[in-house]
Amino acid sequence: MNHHCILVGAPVDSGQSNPGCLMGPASYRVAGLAETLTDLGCTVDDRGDVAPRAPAPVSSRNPAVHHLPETVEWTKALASAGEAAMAAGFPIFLGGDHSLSLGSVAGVAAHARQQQRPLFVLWLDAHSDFHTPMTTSSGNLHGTPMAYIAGLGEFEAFPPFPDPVPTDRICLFGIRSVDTDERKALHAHGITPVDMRELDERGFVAPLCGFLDQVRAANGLLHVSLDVDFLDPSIAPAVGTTVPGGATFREAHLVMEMLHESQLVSSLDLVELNPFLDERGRTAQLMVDLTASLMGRKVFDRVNRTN
Ligand code: 5AB
Ligand code: MN
Ligand code: MN
Ligand code: MN
Repeated sequence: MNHHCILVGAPVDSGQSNPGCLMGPASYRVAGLAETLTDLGCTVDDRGDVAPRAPAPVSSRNPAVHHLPETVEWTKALASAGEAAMAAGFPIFLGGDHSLSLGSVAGVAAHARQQQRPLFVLWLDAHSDFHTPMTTSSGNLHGTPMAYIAGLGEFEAFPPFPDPVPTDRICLFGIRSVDTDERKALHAHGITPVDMRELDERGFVAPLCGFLDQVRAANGLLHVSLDVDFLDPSIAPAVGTTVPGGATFREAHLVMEMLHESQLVSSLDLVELNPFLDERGRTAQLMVDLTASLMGRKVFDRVNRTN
């Protein structure tokens, strides 16, 4: 795992309707993300916030879709920032709503293609984000990045995804809210999310290890996208789309600790933090602490366990 962290600020909030996500990057900086990483022995290059170009006038065939032009420009800008950051170290994309992953993962995928390494995606989220701009009824494009990454459906004015990630390299983890059209598309493409019901029954370790084994066997790159609503709302209130029954404090840290031990993660999104909804910065702080666990913070040095 590369310990040269590149912070890429992505103050995107065009992908949903609740203003506030644009304050996310500032909130992570105030919560001391860079200092925390430095204390862990990482080097940190904070590249500031990405600035998209002025939007071109494009419209969607689905009248519900809003802010398409802005989201398209964010996607292009973040794809190029992401590709450049991958070449330099370990990118951490500071969101911003989840539509930023349309761009961050496109940049990561372009780098993976150039390196001839297969890309795997771990999606830590309450939602499957498997709509296309044609199927979304909310019109919120933060519900679409997973379908874009998988190369599915019609994405109108967006650039074609560089190298779509085959569905067997995608793990949707922590899922507990899926719309009817998403469910149909997931079935049609043979994706079975690791939902909260499965995690209740089997625990977090076995399903995550199974996926990590696949990444290791393929010598893959692994992109992790951490949506705040993966976490239970009782510990992470600062998100517009809370869903009860999420990961607990320890379950979330365990996931990050296991990811650290695997040494397989090559890029990370921190998405959907809405600081306006936070309680004295606790959600921002938790996201920083989870990132610290991913980068190796531990209370006690134990023998490396990967299985
Ligand atoms: B998030 C919903 N499926 O399409 C929709 O927070 C929610 O990035 C999407 O996971 C949630 O609006 C998107 C109802
Ligand atoms: Mn999401
Ligand atoms: Mn979500
Ligand atoms: Mn959300």
